[in-house]
Amino acid sequence: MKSLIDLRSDTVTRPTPAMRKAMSEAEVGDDVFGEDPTVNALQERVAQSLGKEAALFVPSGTMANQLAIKAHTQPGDEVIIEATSHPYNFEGGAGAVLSGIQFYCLKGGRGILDASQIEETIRPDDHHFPVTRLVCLENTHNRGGGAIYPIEKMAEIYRLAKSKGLLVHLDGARLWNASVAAGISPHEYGQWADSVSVCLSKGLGAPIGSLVAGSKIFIDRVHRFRKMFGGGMRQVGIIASAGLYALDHHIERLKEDHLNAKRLALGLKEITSVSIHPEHVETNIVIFDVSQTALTAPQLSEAMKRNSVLIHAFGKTQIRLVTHLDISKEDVETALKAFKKVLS
Ligand code: TLP
Repeated sequence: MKSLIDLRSDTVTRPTPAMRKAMSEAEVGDDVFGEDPTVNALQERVAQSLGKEAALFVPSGTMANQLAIKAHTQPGDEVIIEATSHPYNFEGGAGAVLSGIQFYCLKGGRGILDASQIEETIRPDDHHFPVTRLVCLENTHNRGGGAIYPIEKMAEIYRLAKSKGLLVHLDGARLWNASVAAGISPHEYGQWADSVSVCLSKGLGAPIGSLVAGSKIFIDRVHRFRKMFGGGMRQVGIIASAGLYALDHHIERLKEDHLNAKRLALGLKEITSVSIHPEHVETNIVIFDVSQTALTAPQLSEAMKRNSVLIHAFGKTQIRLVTHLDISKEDVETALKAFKKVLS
């Protein structure tokens, strides 16, 4: 049987044999009591790497973001966020349900906002208005095609937030991709946010797990809400060890994923009906438009599936491809051949 080339997401990776070995040997304890040594080691390591006092291990990136929003806000508060961001679009409306907040959405170029846009949105101190409490940023930006937040923009937004008494949360599900591609450490990015969420189960290739990091007081609140949301886990060192393994072995190699994403974009550019900007591909995500081709995005996705390549259709006209640990240079070449066959 021909093996599938799965470009739908970097969440599809399977743990490598070495990662599975690390998992099988993990020391464990009851993490709800704070007694899992492997989880504690992971939390300390991630907190330190982000320049934060503490971090908490949680099942998913969605839970990490939503716990941060919950811990930072009161019901009725307003959260400023980019209109195509993950917490606003792809977390099931959780901000409204779990925290009772409302989002104020701003449109950014490839997901990136300017401080001036945010400044205009901050509510005056008037009882007619909701209280503006939090700004959420996303680096890299998923729907922005893996765009890297320029660190100067993050710094400017953070300084504005501090001058107005606001908090900043960074959805850093793919922060290591940004870090490797821009040559900027997670610590440097971390200084421009009060809290940061990171995912081990995307480019880093762990099977499960995200963390949220911030001050000790903030993480204490997050811990309470994690219990409330049912996210307390027990002998979870088994999966935390996969995260530790990934931090040791899978960060530098993200460069290969970025190179493969660029190769995909440059190859697709050769298909004249495809609208793509290879220069926009900065990390492991490639988004392109097929409205000038004979197929809709879902039709293209079906046709590619028949050629053993899985891709993700966004609406009628956009396709997203994501490179990862299980995608080789040869897979990229095979996928490009299939695209050329299907689209010409
Ligand atoms: N993104 C997934 C899907 O949910 C769309 C993907 O395939 O890209 N923040 C960002 C920026 C994300 O891209 C994701 C996952 C999350 C948060 C949520 O992480 P999980 O899936 O662990 O809840």
